[in-house]
Amino acid sequence: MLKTQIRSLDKKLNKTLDNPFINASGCYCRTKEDLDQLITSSYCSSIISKTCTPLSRDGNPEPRYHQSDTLSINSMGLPNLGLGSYLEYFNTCESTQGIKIISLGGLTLEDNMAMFESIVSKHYMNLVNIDAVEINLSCPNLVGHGQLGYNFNNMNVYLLKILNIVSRKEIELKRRCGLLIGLKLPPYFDMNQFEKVANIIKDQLRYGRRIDFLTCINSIGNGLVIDTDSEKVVIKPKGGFGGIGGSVVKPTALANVRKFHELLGDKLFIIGCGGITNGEDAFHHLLAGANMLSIGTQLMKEGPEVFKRIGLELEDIMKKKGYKNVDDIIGKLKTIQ
Ligand code: RRO
Repeated sequence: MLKTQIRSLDKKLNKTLDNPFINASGCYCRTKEDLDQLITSSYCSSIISKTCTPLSRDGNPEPRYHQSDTLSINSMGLPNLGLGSYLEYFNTCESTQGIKIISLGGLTLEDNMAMFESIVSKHYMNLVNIDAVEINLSCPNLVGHGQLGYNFNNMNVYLLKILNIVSRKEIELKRRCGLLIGLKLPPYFDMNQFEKVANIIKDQLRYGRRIDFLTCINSIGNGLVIDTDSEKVVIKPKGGFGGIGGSVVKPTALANVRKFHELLGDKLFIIGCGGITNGEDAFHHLLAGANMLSIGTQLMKEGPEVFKRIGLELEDIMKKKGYKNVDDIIGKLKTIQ
């Protein structure tokens, strides 16, 4: 009942997933033990790594993550094992279900180009066992590095340089690259921003560059959570400022999924991320236009069993409403005439 079909525009990938669920990058996916848990004990069809840099990083000082009933705040600062470790991990991973994604977030364009080039070359030599690369344009926690997803001029140039790596390889080797390419976007709040970003993406597609999916949204950057008793912030880095996730971000996430589904839904698929805590939230994301459902804060709270619970709750809603397939729900949100 939860099976869903994921397609790339060029039909290079046309895969039936057992269910639409995936972990949010950053949650349960930094260490090999985290990833093992996701692979062996969960009901998510697909898996994404922690956003990675060329070499491993410790990230920001602790405490750097805090959660309450309705939200999470983090300033992890990109702690990760380094690209090589995640590629190696996926190479030893036998699961063929779903899609395996590496999330890339180098601190410079050069780092990202080098990582991307290395993945694409290895992919052509059958040396990697991943289906997709997600380029993270929206980490809110790196001091001195603004989010590229908010810098529309630089985003254009950045995408051109990265995506050209694939285009050039395809021409050189006269073979399409089977890797899916996705962008993790920050939350946008203004209609004008949605249009601008959609136009940047359409421009890339018009020139034959590949973008197969968007992940909407990353955490809402630079929120502040205060503890009443201690009169203190709850995380150490950046004076307590951090990315906000959890239930409170759901309306923003739904709006971003909806708008990008309207503007680009015929060209790429969307991973909805933000505030999915139960079957109803999952149902709402699907209605808004999400093809896959990414769970972060709630995964941190419950562990990998969360996917089974939310999956069963979603199935219940579908039965009550007479939906036989997830794909029948996607994008079917009605407006008031
Ligand atoms: O590691 C982080 O601080 C982090 C990243 Br890369 C991201 O994309 N989103 C987020 O909330 N935290």
